[in-house]
Formats: sequence, structure tokens, C-alpha cells
Amino acid sequence: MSVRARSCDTSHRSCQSHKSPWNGFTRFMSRLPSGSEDNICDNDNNDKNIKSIRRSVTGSMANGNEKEGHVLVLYTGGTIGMMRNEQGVLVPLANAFVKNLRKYPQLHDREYAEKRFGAMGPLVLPVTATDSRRVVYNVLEYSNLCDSSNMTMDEWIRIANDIKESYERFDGFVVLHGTDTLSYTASALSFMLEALGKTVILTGSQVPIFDARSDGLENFLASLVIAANYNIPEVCVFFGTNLLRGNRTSKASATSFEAFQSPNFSSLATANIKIEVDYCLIFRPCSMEKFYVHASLNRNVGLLRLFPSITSDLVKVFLQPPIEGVVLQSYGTGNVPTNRDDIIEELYAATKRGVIIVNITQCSTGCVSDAYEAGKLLQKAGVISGFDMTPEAALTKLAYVLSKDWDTETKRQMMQTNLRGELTAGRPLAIQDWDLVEAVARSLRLSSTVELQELGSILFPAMLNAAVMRRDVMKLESLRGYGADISQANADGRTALHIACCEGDMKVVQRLLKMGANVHIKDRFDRTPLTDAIEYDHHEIIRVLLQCGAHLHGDAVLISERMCAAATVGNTKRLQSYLLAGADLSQKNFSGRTPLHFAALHDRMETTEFLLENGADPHCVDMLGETAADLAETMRAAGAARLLAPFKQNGVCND
Ligand code: ASN
Repeated sequence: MSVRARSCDTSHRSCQSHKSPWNGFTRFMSRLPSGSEDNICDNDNNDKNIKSIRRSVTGSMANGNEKEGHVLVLYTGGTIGMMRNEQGVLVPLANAFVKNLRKYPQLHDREYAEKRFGAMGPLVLPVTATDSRRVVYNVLEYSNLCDSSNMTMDEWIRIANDIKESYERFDGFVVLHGTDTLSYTASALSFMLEALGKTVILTGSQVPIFDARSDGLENFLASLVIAANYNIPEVCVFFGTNLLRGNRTSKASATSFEAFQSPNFSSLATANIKIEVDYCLIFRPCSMEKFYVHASLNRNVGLLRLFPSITSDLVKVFLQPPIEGVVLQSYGTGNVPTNRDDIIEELYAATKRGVIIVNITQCSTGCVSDAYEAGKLLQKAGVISGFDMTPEAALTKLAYVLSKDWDTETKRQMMQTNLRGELTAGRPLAIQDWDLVEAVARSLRLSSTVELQELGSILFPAMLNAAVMRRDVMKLESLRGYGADISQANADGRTALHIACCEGDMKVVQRLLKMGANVHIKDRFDRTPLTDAIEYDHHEIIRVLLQCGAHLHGDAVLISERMCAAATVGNTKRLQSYLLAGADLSQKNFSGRTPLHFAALHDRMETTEFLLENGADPHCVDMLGETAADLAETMRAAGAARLLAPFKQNGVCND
């Protein structure tokens, strides 16, 4: 079976065709003077725009103490951004949302933002008392803002592609969406975003955000804070006070501020005074793959809900080609009438033709089973179990699975496999999984669930780190068995993967990655596991991390400073590490100098040779207008001067 997606064994526009998000966006956010913002797309200027947005994302240098989390907001429409028209009816209004956000002090710290990024830079939230990173956010407004009842699979694909385009430049993503079909979009995205390593949160509101009494403000703020501060590599829905797994949600109320429910799975996090994340519940992709988007869906799918006296003619017509996949909503624990051979026959005929029929319950809570004869009949007719999937998850999963290049049997199997935490099939987390923590808790006379969880969050990172130091892969496995979150951070925000990347044992690193360890987590010092692997020159580990989606982050000028320091002392190996990690060897530091300038200045011949062989630009001039060759000459660095002599000509500024 050739299947790329794998699950962890513990659970553990209308919108239009796709265009790069950086087009209209750059102009919108960074170039046009206030009051003339628009979001017209312009494909020709894509490269220029990406450079410009990079500058906008980076801005002037932060003072170093202020940590920032960068979030991209995809504004697709929905009540949250709507305004009342002349008739008093709610409609989405183009180019108004960001202008209004800038006026709200809870949503934009103007003073900080203007000092750091200038007047038309990104938006910045005020500092929060409980979360460590400043939230800096850019808004990509879709050209055709829509009520979510107009959403189609085309829009799902566009959102997924927009996330892909900007994936490496942001720490997290917030999708502002109408509530009516939000759960469908969240479910679809959860499947389409493969090997997701960053947080994607869909939110919206029941009342427009700029109305005096609205749920939109809280929903938007909490979503931004979570996306910037917490590593929850899932597609989530935030509403009310709960962060829910997207593919577990359904819209449950047309009027309540708690509009969404997750009937068969607990909240991933709750946002009260503090944001509390239940890390044991986070679903971590265990495939050693880089993030990618599966951007196609099969539209020949449908939802068929049984009702007393349903006719077999209706069932027959429903199952006719071109239908390829059907979610059957049966009664209770998955039952169909036992006295309706006519319906069973139609279902059987369809599955024999290769139509995939997935059985889920009509009840809002619970799971289908074959406990009753009524349920067994379906199994015999070739209908497969959808376990406790929501209708939204089952339908979008079918559209996803059916669009894959797999044979029918594999598709049937995948429908019954937990791909993104969308279903519970198998052993639920047993209480014994907490044995280890419980033993310590008992000796400390701790008993409440909150105390146990807190103890776990203290003990597990320490035990995971000790196992990494001892290169004890078995111990890592057993700790996960006890309920440890493999990406749980210690007080310094460091995870087992950070430690392993310093230690340099490839087996341990690979094991952690296969167990779902996340490559994007930044510690207190803003270091990712990739930063550690670079600074310990573990080249093979750098390669594996990149394969799993890791990438350089932060200010390119700061990265250049580090490379320049390495060039100064002739540390060619470190420069190799940076090159492997994707750094630009011609990147200038604060003085406009490149690593080649420093290698020349200090006559580091081997380093100079390495840099020239690997594409470093010898024509780059620093702030004083000097090339590397000029510096070598001034310093009488004979070796470097000889190597650079062929390039001795007028320098060209390369930025
Ligand atoms: N009709 C709106 C939508 O789904 C409902 C909302 O967002 N509250 O776009």
C-alpha cells in the first residue's frame, strides 16, 4: 500500500481561482498610504512583493528583549467583518476591515507598530499579561469576501494554497470565516494540509466584530494569541472559550456565542484568564515529511440521511454515477431497518460498483458499532464504519481520500484510519497511562486532575530530556506510552528535539521525529532545533530536519552576523551548516558586509575559497563601498587577495 499520510498510533474567495497571497496583500499592507488601501491582485509583481512583505514582516530590528510571533490572517468573509448596509442588512465590505482594526487599541498597538514597522506596516497586538510573544499580524483580505454559505471546494483549495505560499514566513495562521460552513472548511483543511507543523485556527463570530457587543473581538484576539504563542500543529476552530480540533466540530447553535461543539473529543485548549493547552490531546503528524498541500478534492460525494419510510428509489437515484462516495447517516449506533432488503440491496449494488459508503450516526454524540443485527447488515453490504466522525469530517475526508491516487481497497482502509485525529478507532486513553505521574502524585499527596496534569507537565519534559541525553530510545517510547507529549517544552521552552539536535545522535533525532516531535518550536532564546543543529554543525541532522519541514527563521541580517563571525575565525564548517540550512551566503550584515568580506579581511583562505565555490557574491560592497577584494588589499591579506583578484572590479550593490 503506497500511502504517504500516516497517523500517530497514540492519540493521542465568492472567492475565485487561486492567486498568490502576496500580490494584493503587499500593496494593501505596506505600500499604499492610509485610506487608499485595496486588495487587487497583481501577479506580475510577485517577486517584488514577496521581498517587500519580507521587509514588512521583519521591520526594523526589535530591541532583542521583545519576542514576536508572526501570524497571517486570511480574511475570507463571514459575519465577523460584516457591516450594515443602507437597508440595515449585514454584508461584507471590501477594504474596510484593516482600516477599522487599526483604530482599535485592543487590536493594534499603534505606538509600538509605527516605531517598529512604520505607519503602514503590519498590525501588532498590545502585550498580554500571560503570553510571552508580541503578536504581529498581517491581514490578507480576499477579493470577494463571502458569506460562508457561498463557500465551495474551490475556496478550500485557495485557502490551503495561500497557507502554503506563506508557510515559512509566519508562525501561525488565522482564517476568518463565516460560521455557517466553518466546520466543513476546517475539516477539509485538516486533510489537505499534510504534515502540518504550525497552528491554523478558523474563527468567526455571531455578531460583527465592530458592533458594540460582539463575540468577534474575543474570538479574534484569542485566536491570534494562540496562533502566535503555542505550537499546536493542527487545523483548529476557536469559538467562545474553546480551542477545538477542526475536524471534530459542528455548528451547533445559530444564536449562541458558544456556536460550535466537538461532541466526541475534548477541547484542545481553553482560554480563560490563562490559556491552558491539553498537550496530551494534540495530534502530531508522525511522517517524516515536509509540509505540503494536497490541493485536489473529489466532488462526487454526498450525504444521505435515513428516515422512516425512505424509498429505495430515492436511495437508488442518490447512489447513481457519477457519485463515488457517500456518507450514510444511519440511526443510533449505526442501524438501518432490518426489514428493508430493498435499501440494503441498493447499498450493496453501489459498494459492488466501487462506491465507498461510510456509515456514521445521526446522533450528535457517539459512535457507530456492529452491536446490533441492524448494524451488521450494513457491514455485509460493504458499507464501512465512520466510527465517531462528524458528518463534516466524513464528507470532506471522502472528498480527500477519493482524490488520492490509491486503489479502492486502500481508500476504504484510509477512511477507517485515524489520519488527523478525526476519529476514535481503538483503545481510548486508559487511566493506567498516567501511572507514573500518579505514583509521584500520591507520594506528594496530590490528587486533583489539574494537579496531576501540572505534575505531568513538569515531570515529562525532564524525563524526556534525560532519555535523550542517555540516547535511550526505548525510554522515549515508554514515556510517550505514559502520556508524555513528545514536544512538551521545559521552563526554557526547550523540547527533547532541541536537546537531541545539540547532542547529535541521528537515531534519537529520527525516533523523535517519527514520534511526532515538532521542528518549529522556538525556545526562550528564539532557537529552533534547526538553530541548534547548525550551531553544533550536525550536517546530517540539518538535512533530516529540512526534510521534515524545518526552515531558517528570523532576521536575515542577524543570520548574516552569525555567518560573518564564523568567517572571521575561518569556521568553514559552520558556513557549510548555514548553507545546508538554506542561508544566503551573500546576505549582508548591519554594516553591509558579507561573510566573504570577513574571510578576506582576516585572510581566511579556505573559507574564502569555500564561499566563492558556493556562490557568494564577490562584487558585494559594504557601507563604505568596499568589496571583499578591497578589504583583502587594504589588510595585505595576500592569500585572500590572490583568490579575489579575478573579481577585482567596481562593486555592485546586490540588494
Ligand atoms: N451567514 C454567516 C456566514 O456563515 C454567519 C456567521 O458568520 N455568523 O458567513
